Amino acid sequence: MSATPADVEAIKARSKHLRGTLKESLRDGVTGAIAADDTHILKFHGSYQQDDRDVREGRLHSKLEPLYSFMLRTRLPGGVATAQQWLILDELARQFGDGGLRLTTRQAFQLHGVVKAELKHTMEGLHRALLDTLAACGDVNRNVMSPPHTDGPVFAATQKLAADLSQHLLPHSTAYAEVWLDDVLQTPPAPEPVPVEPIYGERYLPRKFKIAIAVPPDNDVDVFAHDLGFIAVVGDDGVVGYNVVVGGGMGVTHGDDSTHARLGDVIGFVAPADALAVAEAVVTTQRDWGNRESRRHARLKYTIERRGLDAFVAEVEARSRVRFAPVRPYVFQTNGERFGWRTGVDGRRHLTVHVMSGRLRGKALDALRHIAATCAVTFRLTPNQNLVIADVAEADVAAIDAVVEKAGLGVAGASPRKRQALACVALPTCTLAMAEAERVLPAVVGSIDGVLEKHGLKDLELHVRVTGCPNGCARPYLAEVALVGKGLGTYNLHVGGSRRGDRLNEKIADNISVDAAAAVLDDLCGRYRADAQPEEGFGDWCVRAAVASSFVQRTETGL
Ligand code: SRM
Ligand code: SF4
Repeated sequence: MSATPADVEAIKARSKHLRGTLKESLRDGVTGAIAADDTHILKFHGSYQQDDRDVREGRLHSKLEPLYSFMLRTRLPGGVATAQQWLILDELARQFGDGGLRLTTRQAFQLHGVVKAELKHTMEGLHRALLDTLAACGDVNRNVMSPPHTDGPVFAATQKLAADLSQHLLPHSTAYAEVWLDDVLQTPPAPEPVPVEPIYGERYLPRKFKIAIAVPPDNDVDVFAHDLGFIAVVGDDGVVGYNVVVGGGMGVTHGDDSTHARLGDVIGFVAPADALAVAEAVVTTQRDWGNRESRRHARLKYTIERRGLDAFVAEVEARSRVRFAPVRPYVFQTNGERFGWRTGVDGRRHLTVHVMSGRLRGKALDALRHIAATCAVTFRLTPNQNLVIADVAEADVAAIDAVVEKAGLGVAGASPRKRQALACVALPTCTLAMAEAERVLPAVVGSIDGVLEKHGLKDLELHVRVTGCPNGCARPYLAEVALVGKGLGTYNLHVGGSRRGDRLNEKIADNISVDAAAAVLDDLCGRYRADAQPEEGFGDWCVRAAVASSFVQRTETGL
């Protein structure tokens, strides 16, 4: 039986600040699993217990326990990693994981398939790479996103803010060092502060919490999908401040109309120096006001709806001692990816490559290892599951081009749908998956490509996102076309998001197969072809043609 919200609150409270009985669980050689309570605490350490769902039933018949393994997720503010870190991650994935790396929709790395006996070695390896997984999951602030395609002072400022936010909002408990790093730390962790968790308190947050920083015109981080967002306002000398967004979120439960996706509200402008204080005030207000009785309704979006936006903003102003100035103008043009080479303001070269669903294995992983080992580069993971090979010297451009093309990481030949498509992990590792996502994405994109070609629309850019359940890990409710898993082989079809990430799409068909979804899109694309205005996107046309009864759009841009 799964834990109730009260159970989870009690487990957190008695965990001795995230220690639980993790050490004992790791020592228990009888099972590949950890104690049930510890599965909740392990998330705060950036790891999930999973089992291979492809073989679950067979093992049950053979009276074997599920094939347990662990997923590890790094904390990687803004998705930036050095070549040295890449090499160590690659090595850990091959030695302890399933041989591959996954780039997530929040600019982090995931390793899958790590067995319990190797969990600690993997954490130690990450530490060697100056990486950690602390707070990558759990009821705390998660990995902070920041745009990978900016440069110079703007990149420096937003990347620093992402790192500062991540650091400032980390749990203060030293449990992570004690559980995972006790064998490798030269000096024991510094004594814990009193109180141990000045920001989070004994029970941490009611639910996960997510922050993103956007730099217009790009909204690749999907800033309106976040509990807290910062939209950079850029002047002649760099970032002059941030418009603050609160209360976005994607998660929905099928059949429960009291749950819904929500676009964040833009509540005002703050100076860069005030961003941390505002973030802390938003977090502590959510800590104190958030719903601890229903995890389905515990995210900040519901807190704001329950208490009212004005009251929430007033509380944040009071706690932070920062007064919001009026929202400054901003305009987003795309939430998609920008592929290929570009030259930064400092003359350095950056190449964005395509990684289908963020999954790297085989020759693609080999190619990136080769680049990391032989060229002086850095890596930036993108919010759309792709990768920037950054800071490349001109002398290495041709060699990198050749390696990338050979490994199938280029976009030549990929349809515009394939380049921009996202899919969450889903089966076989995700415990919550109801349908395939990553594994079905090529087929979904293939059938949509077929439909568009039939209507003479083969060059149309169309943002397609697929998830294995309604939790929304690939931010499907912002896509022009989304398939949201309902059951094995069936999906809800949503249409009408924009390509700017500023509008929620709507469900137009329930529980249908990929083929049936393609048939619905066939009809819509025929109408779009006949009726669309020049440059009008498919999602925008869906709104004008009233394909669904209503669409929620973020319209105020401060202009
Ligand atoms: Fe997610 C739960 C994978 C981004 C909303 N998500 C999960 C779990 C951990 C399943 C579980 O709880 O057992 C999935 C692990 C699957 C696996 O095998 O790896 C999972 N989520 C992912 C990743 C890896 C998807 C991907 O393909 O990249 C993303 C990891 C991001 C990271 O690095 O931190 C991921 N998840 C998201 C996003 C997108 C985002 O944050 O920009 C969302 C929607 C935004 C939001 O939070 O509102 C998202 N994941 C959820 C939810 C629903 C939360 C809610 O408010 O209802 C769950 C379920 C839950 O929390 O109960 C969930
Ligand atoms: Fe799993 Fe659902 Fe998230 Fe996909 S959307 S990774 S199926 S929780």
